[in-house]
Amino acid sequence: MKPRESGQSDGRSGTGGQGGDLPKGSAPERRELDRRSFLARGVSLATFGTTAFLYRTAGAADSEKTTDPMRVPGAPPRPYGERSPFEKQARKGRTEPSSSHGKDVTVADPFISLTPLQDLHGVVTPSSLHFERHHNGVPAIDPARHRLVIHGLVDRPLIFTVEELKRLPSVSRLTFIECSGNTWLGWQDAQDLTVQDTHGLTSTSEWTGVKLSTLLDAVGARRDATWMLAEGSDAAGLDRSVPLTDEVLNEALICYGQNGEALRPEQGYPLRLLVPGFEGNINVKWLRRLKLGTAPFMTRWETAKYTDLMPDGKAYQFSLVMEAKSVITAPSGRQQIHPGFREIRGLAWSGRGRVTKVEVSVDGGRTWQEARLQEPVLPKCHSRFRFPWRWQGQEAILQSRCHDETGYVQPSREDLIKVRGTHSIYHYNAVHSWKVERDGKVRNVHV
Ligand SMILES: Nc1nc2c(c(=O)[nH]1)N[C@H]1C(S)=C(S)[C@@H](COP(=O)(O)O)O[C@H]1N2
Ligand SMILES: [Mo]
Repeated sequence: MKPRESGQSDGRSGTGGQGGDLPKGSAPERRELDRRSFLARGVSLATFGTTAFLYRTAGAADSEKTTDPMRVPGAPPRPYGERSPFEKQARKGRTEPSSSHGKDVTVADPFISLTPLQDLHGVVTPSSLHFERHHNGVPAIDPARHRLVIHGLVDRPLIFTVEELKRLPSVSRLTFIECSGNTWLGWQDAQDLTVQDTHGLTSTSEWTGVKLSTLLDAVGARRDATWMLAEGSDAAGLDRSVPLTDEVLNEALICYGQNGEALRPEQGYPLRLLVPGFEGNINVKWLRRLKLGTAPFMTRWETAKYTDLMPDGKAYQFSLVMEAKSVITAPSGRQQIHPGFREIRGLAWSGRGRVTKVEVSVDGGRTWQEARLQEPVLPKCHSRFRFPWRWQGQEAILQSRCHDETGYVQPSREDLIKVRGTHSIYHYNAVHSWKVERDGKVRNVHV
């Protein structure tokens, strides 16, 4: 048998870091250096906190390791996971493209962040990428001091701690939350934007909590209680009236869980109201109070805001359900594609129930073909659709059209505007169009 070359045997000796044949500045040595310089910098970095510290070292070690991950031991386990440092998808604020000099401006809006729909797989939105909409920032709430009060038309007004709510029978369900302002730019002329900019105010989580009806039984809700005020304990003091229909009583939750762990602060920690299928604004975060009554409470959030101005100058109020909608997420705005096979992918959803069919057009709506729906296809939840496509360098206009179980079909932009005019901000759900240019650039257009 031929003796093994010394380099090979030493290099794989497995003790990590001491291999004499490793070139100077190799991964283990550099890691050791990093660690030492890091300890030295530790004091001045202290203000950045422990998480930043862990993340930086882990990131540096991981990227070195991948130069040959088989030659050095991998990183040890971490108490709370982080994604690979190579993954950069992120939420972002609003973008206003400046057509004149081609430069984008990300608007300094501290109250909004958009989900990168173009980067996601399946139907669940990672909690870290769930869109955010808050009207006066994210409050810092100590769950041990937080209370939920239920009063009004009830036999026994009660105050619950978060721990008390967690002891009650729990329910989990996957459902989307969509801000009714999502795709507000659809009412205006088309701008050169990504799907994150146009549709990023919708996300899906698995939500866990106690059924609203369980709590209403506990307080002895009166028969004539037909509306409920829900109030948040943030600096906006957002409050909304919720009709106590059978559907709401069957489905609404007081949530404390999101994707298997506690709600994120941005999503309402420690408690939020969830009314599946209803506009985002109804899903009151940082929930502190429910009051039962016989009529809507007419808060500023449902009078001055969250109403839909019609062409005749009158406004719809309490247009609470999010109608069926869909969008192609790949290929989508500002992406660059190349000739050959690629799967068209997207998301479809309806606040009225299950998505039953999604059609795709590659010719601006002249012809439609049925897309494949990918399991799970759940009511009031994002559903993923897929459609095989071969691009051969021709101009194309890609569209998707959602059907839901009530028989409703997502309208064309023209049909939506015929009824609604263009004075609205909220509840735009028309078929969306992406134009593929001959050079493979994808642009947001109206057809
Ligand atoms: N207390 C409180 N609840 C709130 C809001 C708020 O500003 N304060 N924003 C609402 C709006 S407009 C939307 S669209 C959703 C957004 O939920 P998310 O930030 O978890 O995505 O929360 C709703 N609940
Ligand atoms: Mo919203």
